[in-house]
Amino acid sequence: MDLKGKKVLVVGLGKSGLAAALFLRRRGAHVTVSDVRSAEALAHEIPALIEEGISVEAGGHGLLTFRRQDLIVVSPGVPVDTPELVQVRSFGLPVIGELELAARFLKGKVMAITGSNGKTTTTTLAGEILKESGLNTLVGGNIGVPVISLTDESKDDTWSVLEVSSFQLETTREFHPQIAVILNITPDHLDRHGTFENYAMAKERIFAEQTAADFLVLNADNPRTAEAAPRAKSQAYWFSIYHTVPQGAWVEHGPDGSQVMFRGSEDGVPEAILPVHAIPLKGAHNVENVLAAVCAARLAGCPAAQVRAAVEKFKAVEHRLEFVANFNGVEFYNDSKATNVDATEKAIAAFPSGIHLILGGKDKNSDYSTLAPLLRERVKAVYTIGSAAAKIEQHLRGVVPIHSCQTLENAVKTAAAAVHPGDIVLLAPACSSFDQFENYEHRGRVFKELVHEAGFNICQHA
Ligand code: UMA
Repeated sequence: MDLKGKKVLVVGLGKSGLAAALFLRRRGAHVTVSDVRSAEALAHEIPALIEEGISVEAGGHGLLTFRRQDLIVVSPGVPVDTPELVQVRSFGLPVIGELELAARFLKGKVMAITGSNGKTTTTTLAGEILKESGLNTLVGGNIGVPVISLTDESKDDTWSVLEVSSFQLETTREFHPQIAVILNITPDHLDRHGTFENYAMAKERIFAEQTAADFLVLNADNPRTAEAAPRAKSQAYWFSIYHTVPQGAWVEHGPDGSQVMFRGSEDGVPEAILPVHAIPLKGAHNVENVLAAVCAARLAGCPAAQVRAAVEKFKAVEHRLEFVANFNGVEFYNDSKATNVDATEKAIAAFPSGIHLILGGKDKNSDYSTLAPLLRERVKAVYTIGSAAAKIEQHLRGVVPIHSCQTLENAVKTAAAAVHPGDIVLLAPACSSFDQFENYEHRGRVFKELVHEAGFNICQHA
């Protein structure tokens, strides 16, 4: 792709837009960046861009700016039905995402991991396994490192392990991972994609360009994921925590405990990779993530011994069911990344009982009533925060006691005043964070600070 002298517009000036704009400029393109945020809000970014010779349109998207381009590169958070994009697409102007731009320059092979939940843990773990096996490995994508920023580092023998979201996949064309993984597809981002099926079809784009030489790793236990197999041209591999699969990874339950197994082909010999109890992560959903990473890594050629070693020393990723503290027998967990109902269900399912659950934030058109059975079984009380609070309270009325707390600070204090030794305080909010925080990482960090303050009080009053 020759960018020299081309007029390129980058839409959105977050992490992806910034990295894409600088990349394009370095390759000789005439770059403009357009963002809905005001010039004041972008005061930190604008001077550096101007210095690089990049023009900036702040405070909104102008149709004229969009029309004057040869190529438009959109950030993942910019909806594809943004009116200016719809217009220029109708004139035949190419509109691609940052992932697609990066895919055209990335050297080596790609392992891409998508799913509604578990992406970051699986991507991080797969990256660790590949590194443990001595492979030249880069890790990036939705995990927080724009793929475009990996391109210069990538070499012909590099494996890029990429977390990819439905937002990024929606605008791909030639993106072609040699190994693609779909962990699960459950309702999320319905505010952006409109319907569950649109969302699922965006995820399926992960294998759209794969050929018979490539591998597709699918969750045999998740109906919408398994259903995708016949549409792929690549070789399907499976993972399951419940039953043996023809080829892929599964959990075998025997009299001596449960083992993670792998079989490389339908007539291959099953290999025992490691006992389930050696997985240092909480929750059945994390066993699924390990199975997916094991399968993908074995397909990338990682030896079983290195796979086992990397899994055994793996630590929970920050904000994913992350253990924060234990104060007088009360454990606090930060699962700020549980930004949809399914992720929250998985977090609750990781603890048998005694849970004080903090729910709320910005609603994504979700149905919270599906949480009711698990709440009855395991949750002592719910503490609501953020703009989704009223909807959550309405969906869960009468199920368990609900404390309307508005803020995270209030929720942690209220929960900390109600706990008994053996209880769990869990932030797994089932919502995005953007109503009260910069992002889920910010929410998680604030939670951890609040927990340490509350812990001081718990210890004093014990
Ligand atoms: N903007 C516009 N016009 C719009 C919408 C947004 O100009 O119509 C501007 C905003 O004002 C802002 C910029 O676009 O300045 C933000 O762009 P962005 O939302 O694409 O954010 P980035 O900082 O580039 O981060 C993106 C991903 N964000 C989203 O998909 C929303 C990050 O994933 C990712 O880590 C990063 O690229 C690097 O690849 C975050 C995320 O929440 C973690 N992802 C979703 C999820 O995991 O559920 C998909």
